[in-house]
Amino acid sequence: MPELTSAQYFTVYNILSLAIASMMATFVFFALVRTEVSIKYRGAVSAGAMVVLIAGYHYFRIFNNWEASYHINPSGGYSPTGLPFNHAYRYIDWMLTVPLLVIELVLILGLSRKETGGLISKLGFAAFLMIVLGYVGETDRVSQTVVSQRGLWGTLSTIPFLYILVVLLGEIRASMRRSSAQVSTLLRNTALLTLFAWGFYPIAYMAPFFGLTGAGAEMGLQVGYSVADIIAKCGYGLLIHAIAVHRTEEEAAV
Ligand SMILES: *C/C=C(C)/C=C/C=C(C)/C=C/C1=C(C)CCCC1(C)C
Repeated sequence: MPELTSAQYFTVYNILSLAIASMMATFVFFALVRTEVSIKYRGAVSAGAMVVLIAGYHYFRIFNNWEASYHINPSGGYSPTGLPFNHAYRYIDWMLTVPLLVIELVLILGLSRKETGGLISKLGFAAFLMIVLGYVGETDRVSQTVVSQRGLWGTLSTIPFLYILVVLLGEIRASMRRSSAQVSTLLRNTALLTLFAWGFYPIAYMAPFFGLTGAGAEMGLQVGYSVADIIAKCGYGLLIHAIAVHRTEEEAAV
């Protein structure tokens, strides 16, 4: 772990703390409103609640790990204590939460049972590949160029990533055509938010390729992944919940 200035140490400290608060608050919200949606969409809201619960737990662990990995340096700034910072927490978290996020979305698309199952298996497998391949690359924390272990595995991970995006965006588009104007707008916003938030992860991953080293690269990764997680888990969940509420109301009205 690199030496950090106080500002760098606390930027990461505060963003991790914000992530814990966001995940917990979103969990409470989902637990309270779950029964506002019909049985048909309750699975989506439950999956959303599980995502933020799992992520909230991991952020607690990451936060404690961050605190334990550094101590204040009498001559200024923060120095590593020698206790390693566990980079696997995030990947284990994604391994569980990304398939759940996919399920969350697929369940509000209004597909048949068979289509839903097929789509979840395909995309769940692709998500697994994306994260495992990305993790192998993430263990390379020294390379500064794309021609490296980090670059190679990151590129391989991008293949299932693009596949997931193309399939998901295609399904959202098709679902928009079958939906009311209001739901269609919410679906479009979900597509935009997914593109924006999910696109953030590979960019943060590339921080070392943009010339960031040591403390700068560490901060780029921690802040980038945390901001993306808050948007991709809390923001996305709230949009999906809104779609579930609208669909419930529309289906009750006919
Ligand atoms: C809640 C967590 C989410 C939505 C995590 C999503 C993670 C990704 C989309 C990660 C993608 C990556 C690549 C496309 C290439 C480099 C390695 C990764 C794993 C950072």
